[in-house]
Amino acid sequence: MVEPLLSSDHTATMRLVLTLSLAAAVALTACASKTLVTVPAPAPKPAPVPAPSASPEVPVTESYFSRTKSAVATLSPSATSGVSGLVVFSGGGNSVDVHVTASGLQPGSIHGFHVHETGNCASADFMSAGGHFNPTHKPHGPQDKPHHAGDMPSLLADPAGKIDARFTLEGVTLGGAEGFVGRAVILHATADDFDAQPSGNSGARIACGVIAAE
Ligand SMILES: [Cu+2]
Ligand SMILES: [Zn+2]
Repeated sequence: MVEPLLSSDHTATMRLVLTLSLAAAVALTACASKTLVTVPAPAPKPAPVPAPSASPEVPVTESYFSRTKSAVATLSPSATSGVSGLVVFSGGGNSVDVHVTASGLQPGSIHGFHVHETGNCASADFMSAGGHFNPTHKPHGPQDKPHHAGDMPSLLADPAGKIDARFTLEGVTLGGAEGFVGRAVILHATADDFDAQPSGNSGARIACGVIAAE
């Protein structure tokens, strides 16, 4: 509507300017009231959320657990075995060194020894520890053939009925979802034949311990 501005009629021009000014004022008022009606007041800022309580230097992640370098399990006897001991695990990579000491065994006896999948020694027969730890779904076997991650060498008691044995397990780890920590070690009444499935036919569970990171 610029046409009237070209008119030489001063009055008409002034009327137009006035009209436009009024229109602008009305528009501004409408806009202002619309703003007041529809835009809510800004919400108060929420209080800052406190940081998680875990220390920031120790993130609780898979990679943190997989760096676990040592762990221990105290072997407690079943109701009738009288066998007790200690298992110390060490190794932060893809192998684990194991040191087993135990006492209360028959002199010269041989005993199957495994990591079982569930860290629970609560039941009297230690069946609460479940089967052999086997995250890679292998058959039961000796170290030089396909075997459960939880399969370990059988242990020989000395003439005093004690065990003091050290060995290294390859391809296993202490931490992480496929690690030993949080599982159980079981000492059995008889030797492991490293053949019978699924557990080597090594008899009753005579001592049990839950593996805990140190
Ligand atoms: Cu076992
Ligand atoms: Zn096994």
